[in-house]
Amino acid sequence: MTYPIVQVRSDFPILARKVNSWPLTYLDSAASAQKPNAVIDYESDYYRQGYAAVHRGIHTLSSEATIRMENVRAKVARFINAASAEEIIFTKGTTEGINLVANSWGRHFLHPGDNILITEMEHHANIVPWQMLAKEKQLTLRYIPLLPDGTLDVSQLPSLINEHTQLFAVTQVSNVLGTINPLQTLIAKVRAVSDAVVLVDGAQSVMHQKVDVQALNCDFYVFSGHKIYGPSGIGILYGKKELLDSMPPWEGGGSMIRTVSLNEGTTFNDIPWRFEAGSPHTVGMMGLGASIDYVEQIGLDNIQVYERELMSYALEVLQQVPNLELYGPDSRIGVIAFNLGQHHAYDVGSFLDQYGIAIRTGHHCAMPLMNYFQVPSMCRASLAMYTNHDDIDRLVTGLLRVQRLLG
Ligand code: 7TS
Repeated sequence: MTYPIVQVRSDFPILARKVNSWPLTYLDSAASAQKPNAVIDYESDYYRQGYAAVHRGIHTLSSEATIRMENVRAKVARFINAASAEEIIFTKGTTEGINLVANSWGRHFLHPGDNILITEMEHHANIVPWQMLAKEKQLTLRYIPLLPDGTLDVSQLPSLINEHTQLFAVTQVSNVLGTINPLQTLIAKVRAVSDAVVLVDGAQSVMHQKVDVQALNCDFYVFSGHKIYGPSGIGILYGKKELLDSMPPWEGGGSMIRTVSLNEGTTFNDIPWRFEAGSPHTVGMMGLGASIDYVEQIGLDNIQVYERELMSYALEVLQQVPNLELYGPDSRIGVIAFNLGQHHAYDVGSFLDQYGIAIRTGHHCAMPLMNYFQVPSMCRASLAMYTNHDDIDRLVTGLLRVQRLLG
């Protein structure tokens, strides 16, 4: 099948915009992706025709909205091949999902002397919650180091894992380098030595390739709606049922209780609602459901093949730019991080913006990775299902212009 790039681009209205008098070249989808009409219209339709508080009323609108919310949960379960919808918890995003695990599972089950294994390429969202927990519970944090090609040094694993390793938290795809971590191998090696619980950060993965949490054999999987063409402020925590069942609530409030008594305390709701205190972001859930439908209608396998070809095209034509330092392995997904000679990433990004080209600059919430490569910042161009060859060509032309301007 020929990938319907023209149709896909026309489904994203913002791509028709001009920025600084140039056609928008949006290469910052790894930070946050643009939204198709299917998502925008579905959310707006929900506000216009279906909006009500969920799980609270017996009136028609409320029960319809509740059914729609629970249908999205079931859709997400199917999307990542969870065993059941109870294993799907709505969160604000990847960050909140990881913090939920740290605060509920981590504070309850980890003890002084235990260790947590992460990697040197993690986003701060998969470092800082564990550092905070380690400090509070006297745990040690270990990490799998990077190699110069942007992959993990798996040979270090035997010295990092022992019977006190209680958690392995790892990203599926690096948000800076695009490295696709060999999760099945890593998880098997960790499980061979310890009973560690495995958390996979899927924030940079779910929009680029099919995910099967059962095949991965992970215990937790987290991702954000806004990176998979859905709304911001909504995300998913998948957890294996027996694990979620054993975990205490994290936030207290409405919806997560069964009974509340001033004298006898509170009994808590079943999973998944036990972890969803307060009025949820229902419009975000609707939008997330619509974004999954949209992506599935185009087909994740088709998206993956298309993006793979586009990535190799991009890596090839970027060779035309002198003094361009690329970071990361040849085999990668989604992102291309680089620096242009000695120029600061902010200068490069600001000049590109003058030509309507949006890239991300900075430390990408991965300061340990920046330290490893001994740079304060990088530029990052990211590819999405709507990126085309013209976008890549404009990036190359833009970089050549910036180079002439900056000298
Ligand atoms: N984990 C990874 C691998 C990420 O790329 C991000 C966001 C997060 C966690 C946090 O997700 P959030 O939705 O809760 O914020 N990454 C980026 C990025 O690369 N540029 O901006 C945000």
